[in-house]
Amino acid sequence: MVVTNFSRWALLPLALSGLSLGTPLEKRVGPDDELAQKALDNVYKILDGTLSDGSNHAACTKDKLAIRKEYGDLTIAERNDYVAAVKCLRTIPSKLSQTQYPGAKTRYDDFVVVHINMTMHVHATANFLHWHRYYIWAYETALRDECGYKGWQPYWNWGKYPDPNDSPVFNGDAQSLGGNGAKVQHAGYRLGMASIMVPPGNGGGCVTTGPLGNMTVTLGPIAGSMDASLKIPNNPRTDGYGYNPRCLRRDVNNYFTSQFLRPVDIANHLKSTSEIDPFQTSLQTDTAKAFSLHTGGHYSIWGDPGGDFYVSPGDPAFWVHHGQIDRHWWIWQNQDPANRVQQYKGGTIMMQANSPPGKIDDIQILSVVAPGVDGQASRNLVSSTAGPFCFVYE
Ligand SMILES: *[C@@H]1O[C@H](CO)[C@@H](O)[C@H](O)[C@H]1NC(C)=O
Ligand SMILES: *[C@@H]1O[C@H](CO)[C@@H](O)[C@H](O)[C@H]1NC(C)=O
Ligand SMILES: [Cu+2]
Repeated sequence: MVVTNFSRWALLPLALSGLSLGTPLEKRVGPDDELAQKALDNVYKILDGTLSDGSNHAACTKDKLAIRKEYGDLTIAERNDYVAAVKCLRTIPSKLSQTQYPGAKTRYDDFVVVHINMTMHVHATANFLHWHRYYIWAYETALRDECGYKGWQPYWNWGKYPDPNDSPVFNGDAQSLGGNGAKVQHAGYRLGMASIMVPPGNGGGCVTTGPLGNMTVTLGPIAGSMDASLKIPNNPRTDGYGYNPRCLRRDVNNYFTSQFLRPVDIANHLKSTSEIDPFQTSLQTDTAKAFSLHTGGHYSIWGDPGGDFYVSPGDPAFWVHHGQIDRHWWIWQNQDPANRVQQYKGGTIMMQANSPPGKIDDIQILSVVAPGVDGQASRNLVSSTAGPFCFVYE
């Protein structure tokens, strides 16, 4: 890990001098890298038994360890495999009732339905971080078990690319997750509690490039954030589960990566607190002056359904963004595993201050997308090397 990074950074001057040696060279280095390295070192100590995070690691040994990597650090062949598996999941028939969920045509859509259904319980609650960890792991498992994928779920490190349009995730090449949407006239968006108007970027239209170009989205919208003049069709059902075929839209922009998602912003957030409550709250909450990392990643992609709070997993870029959210939590946890991994705080229903507090024995559910038996106690989902998990982030 250290050696790999060192050699990449050592090549930076060559990249700056105009020599093209491949995409990773454009990555921004930053103070977050050291924190990530410390987390990785600590997790290896946990696996070696010289450090404890309070979980039982008997089932996770080094030979079974999954290594999740940044999208730009995957080889071309690995990116091809990942994209092929995502496309495959979009061809396997749904396991859901077609009367209850007529918009769910494929196994990919099953994941979207589960997220819609759980939205109010898994955002701004005690469950946010570990439910999404479970959800991402289920997706990774589906890609492997149902589509023969041999790799692991990659993440998109927002801070590494000054403009995500230039990143291997969104550059629109054959190994990307599709490019930006076509440039169309559209309005900015006033996001949630922030009083700031997010300006439109250079997209907003349908994604036509890359392996996911001209992809069809069927579920939602439910809480769309794109301009009404774009005439995105309403879902035939009020619950958003109806069949509503339309193009995938994006407005991939650098509004957030230029000021709220820089390496220094990521590192500052990681260092801001040692308590889970303020950590997860500030991760998700926008202020009048600044957008949170969670919001920033989502609206760096934006579009439909990417900018829809409920339906956002309908854009396959969701998984690399939330992979980075999970990694961010993992880096924070593993600065001090003994004191941070088991921390658990918050309510169970979003925007209901009096909702029952989450308990470490609560069961998190994934319905038809759960690998094996559905339901895991929260306590099994807090360590990346315990419970059903056995992975690290490099
Ligand atoms: C929807 O959520 C309920 C609990 O809130 C759960 O029982 C059900 O299995 C979920 N259905 C799907 C399709 O996720
Ligand atoms: C998407 O459709 C447009 C218009 O038909 C076409 O020019 C483009 O090549 C298609 N893109 C992909 C990735 O198939
Ligand atoms: Cu979510």
